[in-house]
Amino acid sequence: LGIAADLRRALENDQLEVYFQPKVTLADRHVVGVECLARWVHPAHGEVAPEDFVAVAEHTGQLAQLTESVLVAGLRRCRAWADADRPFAIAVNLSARILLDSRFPELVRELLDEHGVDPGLVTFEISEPGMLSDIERVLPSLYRLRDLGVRLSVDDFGTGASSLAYLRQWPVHEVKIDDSFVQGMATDSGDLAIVRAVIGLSREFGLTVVAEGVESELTLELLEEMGCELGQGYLFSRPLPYERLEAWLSAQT
Ligand code: G
Ligand code: G
Ligand code: MN
Ligand code: NA
Repeated sequence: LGIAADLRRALENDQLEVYFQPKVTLADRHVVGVECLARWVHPAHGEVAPEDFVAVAEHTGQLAQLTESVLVAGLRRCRAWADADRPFAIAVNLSARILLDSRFPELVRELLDEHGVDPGLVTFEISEPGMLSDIERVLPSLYRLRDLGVRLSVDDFGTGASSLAYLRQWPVHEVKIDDSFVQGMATDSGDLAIVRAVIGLSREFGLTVVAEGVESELTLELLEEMGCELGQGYLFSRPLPYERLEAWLSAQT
């Protein structure tokens, strides 16, 4: 329980950090946006994995506050880029549980207004296993978010054992192929087949496809040949604190 109190204090004192990882076009490595990733360095225990503090927040009623703090950090950057004529998009991860809170879509609408950000520049990533865990109760929030004009992405796709047919039913705009398949595809023909199938079907359904965890030039080439538009991964950049992201962006010309 100490950790819950520490997280509360960190949220109250704005001690959570947000790192940003570029999302790029595979064809010419053009930056289209950044994924916002929460980081917490605990004063005594050091860095805490996001999976762990998200789980703490879920169990202690702090999920809305955690999500809001990451979203606001992203919206501030997004607004500053738009003002500087660099309209990079932002992506924020959502725990499926926040979608069970019927007030969440309204909070998003208020924050978009307050920060003056075009909803089309904001994507919410929801991991496939989370979607599946309670899809009937998650869907109403997904529809309300979609109606605000934000984009929705199925994260970690392929890990949830959902039927590919769901891609046609869910109100989503984007699919992120889980990094385990992307990292395996250069050496494992099974992973390669899965990646090819997800890219093919996503394109048939008019969804944007993002490969996460792109670490090598060979993987990049294979993905491009298969028609994948966007990628994210250490080959391009690790998640970076804001100042280092800006330096990286400047170096891209
Ligand atoms: O950034 P990293 O690769 O360590 O993230 C590990 C996991 O934590 C990823 O699955 C990522 O989606 C998740 N994560 C990172 N930041 C957030 C956040 O702000 N909210 C939620 N729900 N998950 C996050
Ligand atoms: O599940 P989600 O896509 O939200 O996870 C994002 C996480 O993936 C981040 O924590 C980030 O640190 C990690 N990540 C991003 N790019 C790479 C990569 O190229 N290789 C590996 N192993 N992890 C990556
Ligand atoms: Mn993600
Ligand atoms: Na993933």
